[in-house]
Amino acid sequence: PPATATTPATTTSLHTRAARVLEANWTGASTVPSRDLYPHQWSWDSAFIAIGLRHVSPRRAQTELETLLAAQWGDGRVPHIVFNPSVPLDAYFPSPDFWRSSTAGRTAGAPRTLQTSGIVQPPVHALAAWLVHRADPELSRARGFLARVHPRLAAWHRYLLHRRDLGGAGLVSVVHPWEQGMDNSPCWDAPLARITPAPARSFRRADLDHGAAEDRPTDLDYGRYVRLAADYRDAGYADGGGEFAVEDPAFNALLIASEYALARIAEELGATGSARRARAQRLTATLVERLWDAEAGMFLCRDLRAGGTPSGRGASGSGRSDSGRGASGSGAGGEDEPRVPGSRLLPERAVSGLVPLILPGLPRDIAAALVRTLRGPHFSVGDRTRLVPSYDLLGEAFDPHRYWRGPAWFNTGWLLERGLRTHGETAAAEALRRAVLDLADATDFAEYVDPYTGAPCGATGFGWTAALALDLYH
Ligand code: 9WN
Repeated sequence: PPATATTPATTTSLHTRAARVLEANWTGASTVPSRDLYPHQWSWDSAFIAIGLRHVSPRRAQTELETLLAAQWGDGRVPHIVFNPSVPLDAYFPSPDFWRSSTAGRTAGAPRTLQTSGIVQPPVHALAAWLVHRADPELSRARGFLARVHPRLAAWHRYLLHRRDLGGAGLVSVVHPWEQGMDNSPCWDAPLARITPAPARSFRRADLDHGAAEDRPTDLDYGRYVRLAADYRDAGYADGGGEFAVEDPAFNALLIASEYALARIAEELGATGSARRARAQRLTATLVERLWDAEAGMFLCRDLRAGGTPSGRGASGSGRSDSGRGASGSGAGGEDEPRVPGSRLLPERAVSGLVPLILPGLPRDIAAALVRTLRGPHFSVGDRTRLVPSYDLLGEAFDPHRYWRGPAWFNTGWLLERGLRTHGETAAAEALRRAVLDLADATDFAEYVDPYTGAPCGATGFGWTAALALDLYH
């Protein structure tokens, strides 16, 4: 049986040990998620890391976000990886020579000198910037922190809301599983099944030098990730034509939470935040309309390519309307959505569908249903699991060790703790806070854990685990 996490025999405080992880992962301008497995700067990792770092050094937390935003593209996108030029090319795959951002991304305004990936990750940044500001408003004002990041954050949101509204309803779509941040979630199985994988011998997986193969995505998954990313690159990173397009609840909820944060940032800078706040409210309503599934008691992902791609070059064939398939699931899709024929809700229950609990403007009955689902048999929080599993305990694809197909992650624990608190579930929030702290501590800040036993998986000394434990400690 897998080992159960135990508390290490040490008297050094959690604060000190978490701060040491962040120190060890600091490169001088930003923090790596993990020295071995992820030796560059990652977008949403940096946002979570800044949220914890503000308790150790508000100055470094500001720098973390500034470094990431300095790699922003002309079209507003914030890349999911900013490569560190002093790290050997073969340390991580896909490396800069795969993305070729400065050449392939020229039309989209990629930086000329920095090397980045061309896809994005969830927009947690405005929320992080606001929390970092609040940690030391005097320093923030003295350095003009918010004044400098505000235009970049606004351009980032503009990119997502305009270029990535592929479904035409107002929500943002991800065009690659890496964009949503939960790489091999079973939610992607159906949309990925249509993608012809790149041949295994055409790339080398550096992740397997550091991570156990049974804890990582499979080679077949990787073949498809590579195909999708290469196609996007070869189209000059232009949006709209790809074979994978999904409206994801967590990605959109984080954008909405960041819209509220941008409203507060604007107000702090003497402008008005009311238009943004109204938009956040409208987007919350759209999220409910498009992705809420009353029967499941949670939000689901919407696959926009269930009926083929707009150009008709999808593996599913002609790209014609297929409202029969679109209507399966929850009665959504199909005829009522003429702009995306055949879009459909994916039936998989993943933690992504609980994350909208962070939204303050959620209708009360929906927030209550989410809390019930969190406690119910599919996630069993406060009962059979030690931390929120990334995927349905009763789902066929559930695997307690394989990455985003079951293991519990600390960033989603942090988000749901915040969500529970937002909706007045103080006791449940407190229990989740304790669980995050205990498990982060006992596992030496593991990347993710077995949701039943709490046994560590993946890397240890993981950036956002240390940072978010620090945040909940304070
Ligand atoms: C691909 C860095 C990132 C996280 C993601 C996580 C994982 C990368 C990978 O690591 O993804 O971006 O190589 O598996 O899934 O959420 O941001 O920590």
